[in-house]
Amino acid sequence: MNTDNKPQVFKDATDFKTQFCEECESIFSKTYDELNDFERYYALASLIAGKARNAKVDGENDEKQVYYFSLEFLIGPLLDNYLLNFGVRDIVKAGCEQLGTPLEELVACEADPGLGNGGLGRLAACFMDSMAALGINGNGNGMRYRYGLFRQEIEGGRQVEMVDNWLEHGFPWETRKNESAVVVQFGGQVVRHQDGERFWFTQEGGEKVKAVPYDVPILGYGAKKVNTLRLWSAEPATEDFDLDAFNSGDYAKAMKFRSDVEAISQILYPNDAGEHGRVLRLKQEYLFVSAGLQTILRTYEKKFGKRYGEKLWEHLGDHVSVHTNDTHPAMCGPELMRILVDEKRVDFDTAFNVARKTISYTNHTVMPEALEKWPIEVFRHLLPRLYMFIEEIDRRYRDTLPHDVEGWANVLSKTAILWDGQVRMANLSVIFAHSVNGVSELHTGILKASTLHEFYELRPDLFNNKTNGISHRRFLGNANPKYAKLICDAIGEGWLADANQLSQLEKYEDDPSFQEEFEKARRWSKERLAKYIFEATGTQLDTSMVFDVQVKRFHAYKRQLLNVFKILDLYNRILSDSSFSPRPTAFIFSGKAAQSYTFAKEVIRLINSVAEVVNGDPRVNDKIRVAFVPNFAVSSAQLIYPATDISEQISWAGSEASGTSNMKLMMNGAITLGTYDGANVEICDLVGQDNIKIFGLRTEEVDALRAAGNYWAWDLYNNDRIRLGRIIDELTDGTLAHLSGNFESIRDELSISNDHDLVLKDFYSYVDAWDELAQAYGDRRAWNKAAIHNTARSGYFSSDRTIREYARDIWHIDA
Ligand code: 26Q
Repeated sequence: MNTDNKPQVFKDATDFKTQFCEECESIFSKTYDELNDFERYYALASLIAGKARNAKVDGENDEKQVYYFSLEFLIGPLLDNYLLNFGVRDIVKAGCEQLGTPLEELVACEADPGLGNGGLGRLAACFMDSMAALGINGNGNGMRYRYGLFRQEIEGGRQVEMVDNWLEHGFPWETRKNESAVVVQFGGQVVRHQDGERFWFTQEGGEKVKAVPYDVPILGYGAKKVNTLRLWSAEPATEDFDLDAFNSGDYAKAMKFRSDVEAISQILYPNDAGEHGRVLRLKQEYLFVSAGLQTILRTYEKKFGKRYGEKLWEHLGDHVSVHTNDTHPAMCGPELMRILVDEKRVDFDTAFNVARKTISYTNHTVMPEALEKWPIEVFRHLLPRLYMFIEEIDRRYRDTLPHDVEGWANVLSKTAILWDGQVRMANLSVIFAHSVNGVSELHTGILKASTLHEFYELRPDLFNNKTNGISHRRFLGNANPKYAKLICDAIGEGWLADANQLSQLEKYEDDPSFQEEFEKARRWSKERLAKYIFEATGTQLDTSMVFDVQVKRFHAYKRQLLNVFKILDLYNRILSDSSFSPRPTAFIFSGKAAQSYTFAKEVIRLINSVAEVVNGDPRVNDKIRVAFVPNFAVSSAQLIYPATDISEQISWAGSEASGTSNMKLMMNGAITLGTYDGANVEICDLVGQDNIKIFGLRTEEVDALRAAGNYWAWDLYNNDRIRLGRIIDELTDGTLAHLSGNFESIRDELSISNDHDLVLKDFYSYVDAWDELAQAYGDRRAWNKAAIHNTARSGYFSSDRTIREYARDIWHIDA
């Protein structure tokens, strides 16, 4: 199917085998037969990476460049995705088969770079995929962490964090670009210079860090476009030693300087709700912002210097968009101004207007405690010149805030950048952006109505919604090969380029033979997952059971605890009522908790304790099973989504900005059991009430309950000692203590802390909803119809749609 100007990568399986074997020999100086599986994988990845690097088919073009600034890019394994994008998966599969190692085994050798925490980092990776697929000049700008998010192991039911040495065996996709290194400066003093009328500032002394980029080619579907993900690594300038120490023979001290610099790109901060006050984090943020912007301006100047002459910088926003993923790159605004004013001699007002025209901002959280803030003292000390710009922008902002605005003092207290001795990064981001967007309809509504309400009143035109999306090629095409093949056989391959074509599946929802094939594909995926879980944990799952799945970061607001309460309720009901026979179900959890997040880690321990009790009890274990899959990552997620019947999306309404696993799961034909939160609302609109199960308080009800201040969680305990009360008692009465003790702190959360996350409040509505949904599974035909319907309606959630909207409304480019 090499129709248009696509490069022909392999003519056929024979051609592929020849090239593959040559690559083996050129890399390892051994023949294919002499290599182990990992080496074979490495050679194959190198071959494909080389082709991706060389496939700059349409070369330079004059269209706008988008720079997506994100501290996280959770790219996942690339090989299988690139084979799909090159359109050579079948040829390579056949070739590998003939050579004797199945492609799946090679693909399984690939490291899974954990360069992100969760949703936000994966979103950035999906956006890279979609920008390349749509032919947009999309450049990723991020950090090359030496160690990714920790690897999770479970010991005695507890999460144990291990170092993720993802680069240990090399990363064949990246190229180090020495010649593109730039210097980033920290600390020191600001010095004022004057020459007649003109004065300017420089930052003297402090530490100079070398930022070295590593480029990863991002291959678009159909291989018509190759973009670049540029990840920065911090290094000491080659000859940079603490010279005094070096000369006096204190080599340890001399070297310490070097390792302090390297520390900047050593680790990813593992807290997905913020880890405030760590200077190293601030250094990471500034490093990739400054290095990225320096590079952008250099490239831009080279390309447009002649064309625009004097007016060069005023046109920046016509040719460049800088998009900031949350507040982590919030320094883009002031840093762009600093470079323009200090180095390019642009005047202050022009520089500010250029910055604002160029920069846009996506918010990903409404929880006030997760909004990023830095103490002014820390900030000014690390970035003295940058701080001057922030102070001046804040001063001008205060000056220009109309004094007749209603509640002026309140508006200022909410919107100023500097407040209470802190730099408020969300406000900095808004003030420097020409566009502010939320990530689902509901979330954007909450930003307007509360989180950023005062800004919205002042500048309603800034705000817009961009409902998240996912790479349907990766999460359906790659992850679910049997279902993807079934879909291709039914409606052709067009959906890979255009996810809306999935709607053609509606014709087949009720078709018995399509349903039968759908069930077969699902069974295959469930067997594959069951095998993986058995090998990872020793837990045996019966694939005739319903697979009920909750996979995401552990967080109180996501309420994995509510899910556990439902399982304990089932357990108790089975034991106390011999006529009670729920639909046999395997409850599958996966996800990491931040090292320092004690409550979330206790919930993980609770799940493992419940698993131990339930799976080991022959009175119940043919009806319910529980599995905790360790080390949730893109690669294991791709095994889990296709095997899921019920998708648990149960955060309390108004807490989850969007969620994206909800989209990945519905696309794979899972039925959502969820609250009216984040993008669940939009899933519900798309599939209709009959094809989703919604329960629990709505956002307005949660708000009203909190405002009224009359929720007493413990009344629910006292009112129902038989069901709900019994579950709470079991947390501390030894029932679950065999693995490693009771769960007092979880009980305290519900009693002393009055159940902030409304687990008890939503309990009955949740359990009833689950019962009904699990019952519905019995009607296989109706269930399959609903499942296929979910896939058919999921095209909207392709990140291709999301990126088209960003391109049209925010970046102002055609795609
Ligand atoms: C901030 C400061 C210091 C250290 C760490 C951080 C930090 C790191 C990661 C703060 C937040 C994050 C990640 C947030 C995140 O993943 N949010 C999720 O974004 C998804 C994509 O929009 C949404 O679908 C989820 O609802 C949202 O929770």
